Amino acid sequence: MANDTDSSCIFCRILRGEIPSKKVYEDEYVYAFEDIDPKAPTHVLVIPKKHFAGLKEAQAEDAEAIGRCHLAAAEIARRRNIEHGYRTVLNVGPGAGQSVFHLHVHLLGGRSLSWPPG
Ligand code: DGP
Repeated sequence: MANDTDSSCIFCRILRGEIPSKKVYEDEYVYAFEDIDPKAPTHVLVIPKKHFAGLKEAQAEDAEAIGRCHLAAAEIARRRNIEHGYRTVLNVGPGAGQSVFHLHVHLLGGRSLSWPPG
């Protein structure tokens, strides 16, 4: 499954099954699982199976993986019946709260979400 992984990356270790996770969705491109520290009734992380650190490190060849993460988030939101309002978030860089350097889309929903975010 995960060919393009990084040995020390925690999300690559989840992809390889070395760290347990609560799987929500999987396809050829992405894997989605419950966030360990949920900030909303639905808080799912969607990650590409290929390792890259984040949005600012992404290359043109990563465009499909990034798009697939968002499409998977939309599918999960449909399945969970939270389409009235949900949010997909990419924290980019430590100043925005990124703590794991494997690109991940947060899918947050199931409660009202204020704007602007903090
Ligand atoms: P960010 O701060 O945007 O880099 O988000 C990282 C998220 O990853 C954060 O919400 C907590 C979650 N997380 C970190 N380690 C683990 C883990 O081992 N398992 C799971 N399920 N989530 C994790």
